[in-house]
Amino acid sequence: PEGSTPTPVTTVSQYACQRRTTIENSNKIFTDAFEVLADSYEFSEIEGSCLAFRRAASVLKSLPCVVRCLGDTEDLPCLGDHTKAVMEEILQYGRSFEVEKILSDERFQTLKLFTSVFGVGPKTAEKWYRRGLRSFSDILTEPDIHLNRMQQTGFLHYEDISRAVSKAEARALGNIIDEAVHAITLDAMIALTGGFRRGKEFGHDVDFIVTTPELDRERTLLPDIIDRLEQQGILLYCDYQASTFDITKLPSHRFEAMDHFAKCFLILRLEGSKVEGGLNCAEEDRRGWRAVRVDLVLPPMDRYAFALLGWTGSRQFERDLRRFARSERRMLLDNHALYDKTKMLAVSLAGRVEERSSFSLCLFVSRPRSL
Ligand code: DCP
Ligand code: MG
Repeated sequence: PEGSTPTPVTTVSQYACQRRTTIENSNKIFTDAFEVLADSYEFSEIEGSCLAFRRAASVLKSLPCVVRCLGDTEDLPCLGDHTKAVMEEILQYGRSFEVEKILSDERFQTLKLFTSVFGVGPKTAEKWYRRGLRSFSDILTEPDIHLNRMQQTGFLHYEDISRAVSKAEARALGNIIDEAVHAITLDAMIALTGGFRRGKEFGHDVDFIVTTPELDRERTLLPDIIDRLEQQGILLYCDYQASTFDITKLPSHRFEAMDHFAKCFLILRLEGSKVEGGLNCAEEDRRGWRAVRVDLVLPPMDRYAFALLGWTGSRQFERDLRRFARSERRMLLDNHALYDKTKMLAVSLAGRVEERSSFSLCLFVSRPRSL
């Protein structure tokens, strides 16, 4: 009718890479429940339902306000009958009985506990559970259990690496890596990536990308960095994976969980004196140091933009970015390259880094900060 202005329709995209998401989550009560359900389906290897709940959680995290009734979710994507039933329960009773049942389930509790150890995945956790093991002391006193070096270190530093890493600790580690790398080569570049690059206050580890303009040097630089950390006496654990990156094999048409760049998964000893405001916990402050998980990835310089984009996360953002490229742009994206299937061309993002990578990728996707 005359005089009335139409209400603007704001649609929420089904792709996380098209949703502007802040680090504040107004719908934690729902997303926490979804994450329990997703974990539970993951333990049962029901991938579809697991992904459905992770997607639903990601959608709710992008909303600026709390969902107050089921009607609020009418126009939202990725919410199926099961998700809505869980939300309805929470809206009505303040809790979900299905989620509570999972949380009190012995198998779920045990698998959650075992997979919280660095180096223990769902398969190993399940194997131990089936053998009747229920606690860490069950595992550590069972004579037939062989722990690999990663798991031994995981148990040894369990308390430290289970505790969240703060931004100040991430910054202190940045200085340590920066110093180590620049003692070896002056023209290397270091970027903080992962959750901290998205603006998170805490993380489970600290992720860095290191690259150098010197051709092929990124293939040999990492062992030198690791040696230096070792000499400094701060290397508690190192799993080094040499580069298997081969530019002639691009693009990869099948999904790969890991990229081919040289990388290492470390546990470092962080001295309290290096952290502004001290360590995160009183016990560590008394001891004077804590153990922290650190990942280093070394792409060649001309792959830097893709590596940075791929390691910034979140996992859901990365998943949807690749799906968006494939379904909406007929392009293939991974941590190595962007490939235009219609033109049979690799899209180049080589050269100047951050601004250029964000700029070029803005051509097909806006890059909001996302959790
Ligand atoms: N990543 C990936 N594939 C892997 C490992 C990581 O695509 N196999 C990407 C997505 C992650 C990012 O790298 O978001 C960093 O991995 P983390 O596991 O460190 O996750 P975050 O840094 O996002 O969170 P956290 O605070 O738990 O460290
Ligand atoms: Mg991380």
